[in-house]
Amino acid sequence: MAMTTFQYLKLERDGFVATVFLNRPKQLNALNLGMMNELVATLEELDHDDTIRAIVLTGDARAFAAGADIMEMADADSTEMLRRDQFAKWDRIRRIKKPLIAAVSGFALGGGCELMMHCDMVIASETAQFGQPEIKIGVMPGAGGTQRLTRAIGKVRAMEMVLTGKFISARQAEAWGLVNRVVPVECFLSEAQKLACEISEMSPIAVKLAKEAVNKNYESFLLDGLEFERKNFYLLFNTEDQKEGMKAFIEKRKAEFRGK
Ligand code: CO8
Repeated sequence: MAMTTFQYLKLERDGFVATVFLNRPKQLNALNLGMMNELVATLEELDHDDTIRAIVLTGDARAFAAGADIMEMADADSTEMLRRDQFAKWDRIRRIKKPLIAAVSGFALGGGCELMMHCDMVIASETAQFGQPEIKIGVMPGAGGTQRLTRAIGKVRAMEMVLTGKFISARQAEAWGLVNRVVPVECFLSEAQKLACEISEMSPIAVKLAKEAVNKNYESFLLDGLEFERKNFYLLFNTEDQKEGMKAFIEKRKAEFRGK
């Protein structure tokens, strides 16, 4: 087993399986620009590495990831968000050809829940909580939340989650088909690694083409929706409500929205 440490990630290699750990524990693994750059580069490198056949993506027991980094976005306007277009690179995760398994414990919120939904399978701990709480900070999901969540759990459930920002439990997520299964917190990672190991014993060529074929079904009509969602997300950065919502989060108080 070999471990490599980056600024915001750790990477473990064990046989054919690589495990990538999101590693900003004090910020509940909030996805800042630096972490996303490292993540995309690492996943692409593993995708091209013939010694690796399956990838597990995880955080720690307290959080998979509590969303995109709110501090980084709070002051940006729409033009700035469009100029940065930092979320476009999330598409490169969608294009990873090897199986990607999320091992989720604790918070998987906002961009964290969206990152999880970029993965092909999800093993959750009993303590996992899922949500798209962007509405509470005056914005909306921007990296597939409105699209992938709707496909996974259906319109009325996705609508309630996206419009209220309420979290759902691991058991609820399992019942609604958002995760493959729920296991005790002590074994969420080992269970995901076991699944990765099982898949890595299959023909890697067959696995790659089978994943591609499932995604052909899953992704039909998805891409237009993703683009539409991202534009609406950027648009909201010209509202006073976005400034108030994110400022309120930073100041640890309830936001007061005025529809401006
Ligand atoms: N960004 C930045 N910092 C964060 C984030 C975040 N998303 N989440 C938590 N933190 C920080 C907190 O500020 C806090 O820092 P400090 O200790 O310095 O005050 C630390 O992590 C611990 O958090 P809390 O003290 O709040 O811990 P609690 O246990 O009280 O609460 C919660 C945990 C409920 C998870 C709470 O932290 C929370 O509500 N976090 C924000 C969740 C959220 O709104 N996520 C959505 C963010 S927006 C987003 O993801 C948009 C995605 C767009 C994707 C791309 C579009 C194109």
